[in-house]
Amino acid sequence: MLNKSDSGFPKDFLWGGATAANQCEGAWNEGGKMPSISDVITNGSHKVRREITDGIIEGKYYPSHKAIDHYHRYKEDIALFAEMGFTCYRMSIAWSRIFPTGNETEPNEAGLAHYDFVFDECLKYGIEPLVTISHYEMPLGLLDKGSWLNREVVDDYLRYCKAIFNRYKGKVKHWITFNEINCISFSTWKCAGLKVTDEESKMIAAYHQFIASAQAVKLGHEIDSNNKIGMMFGGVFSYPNTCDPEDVIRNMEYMHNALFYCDVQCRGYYPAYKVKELERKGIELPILEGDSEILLSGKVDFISFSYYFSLVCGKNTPLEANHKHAFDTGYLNPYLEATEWDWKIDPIGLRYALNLFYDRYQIPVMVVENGMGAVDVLEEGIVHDPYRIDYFKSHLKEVKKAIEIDGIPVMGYTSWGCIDLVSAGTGEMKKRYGFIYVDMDDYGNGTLNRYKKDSFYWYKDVIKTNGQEL
Ligand code: BGP
Repeated sequence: MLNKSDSGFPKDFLWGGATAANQCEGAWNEGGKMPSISDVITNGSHKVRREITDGIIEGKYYPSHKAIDHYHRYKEDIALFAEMGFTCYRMSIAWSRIFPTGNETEPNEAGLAHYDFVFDECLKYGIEPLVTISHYEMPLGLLDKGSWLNREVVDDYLRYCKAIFNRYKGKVKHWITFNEINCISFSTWKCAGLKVTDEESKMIAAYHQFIASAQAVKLGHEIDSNNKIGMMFGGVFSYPNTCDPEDVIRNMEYMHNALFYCDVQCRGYYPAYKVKELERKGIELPILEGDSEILLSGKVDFISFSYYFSLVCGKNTPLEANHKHAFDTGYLNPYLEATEWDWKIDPIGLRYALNLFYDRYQIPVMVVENGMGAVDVLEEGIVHDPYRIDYFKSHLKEVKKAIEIDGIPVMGYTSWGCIDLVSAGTGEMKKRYGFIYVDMDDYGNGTLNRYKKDSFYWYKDVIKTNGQEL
């Protein structure tokens, strides 16, 4: 049962924010780190590999391999998180700091030590780290052997997991095996280091990630029975365009395409609809003896997800549509406003999503990314961002309803990009999510100084009152 407080949120609700190493750390070649796939991305989703240079990319993108220099400024950043009252900081470990090429047999001590400092800094303020083991990155060295198409990479990943589970035992309790695992269906390069985009390759890479994740869950529990290890879903939620049964059934099929990733990780086996689809497509998975037991024995402890918008699907939405294509199918939701990047703002959809997951899996749920990408203006050291406050307020009210009215065990809420960082989708600095402004533009101009936005003070109050004041 929930440990309820008067505010509607449980007393031990995890309040905080989220970042990813590849979008905030920079220092791509320090402390023994070698390049990861995200360091050589041209911008956002591009599949073309680029050279690492100091300059900006394609005339305007400030490079993520430099990012906001969180690697050196983590103390200042964590102090600001603490000032807001964070009880949780979702961050990721850069795999290539621990195993620089991915192939080493022993971990890199400098990399391990760096995260010891970061976790100690968090714990000093009572901030619990929630760690994404692989957030849109893997060592570039693993590409040469086929990345996730090669089963050997499962062992490389597990060697990495073993090193960090052992090293941070007692410091980190909450883990996520892969960021937005379902996004492999459209971001093959970022999610799986794949240069190809055919369906069979995606399914093979996903299969290996499922095996890796399940074994990581088991290993994590063996190393520390206090570990809670979860999966993460990239928030693709859609409504049928009309009550025409054909729209409704297409929407169901579309959602199956995404939810299958959760089904496997939460239930421990492939759902029948996916088995049938793979048969129809003639795709054979590289199943080894004992794999079904692995999947079954490595079910996750919780499900977490990102939530930014909702979509609309109908009978004309192609089945293979992913969320980026779904934007282009011509279906619009006339009831919703959109952000500057045309992401439809749908707070009620967040309550819907929380219910969907809990109904389906009956395990604790956590919102680990939510927020509004917007262009902010810094004037005399101040940023007024009422639009962001409105966005958060409306979404958190729905989280509260999911807890109070629907009885969902929501573990916590970490807003995305609690400090401005480089956008994963567009490669821009100007698409900002933070409570903290970072002085850097898309052209590489800026001091990297940090400034508190109005939303900083607002979120601080929310946390102080445990969500009473929304
Ligand atoms: C999620 C990713 C994050 C983050 C966020 C916002 O899909 O997990 O890494 O970047 O989306 O997206 P964007 O940066 O494209 O605005």
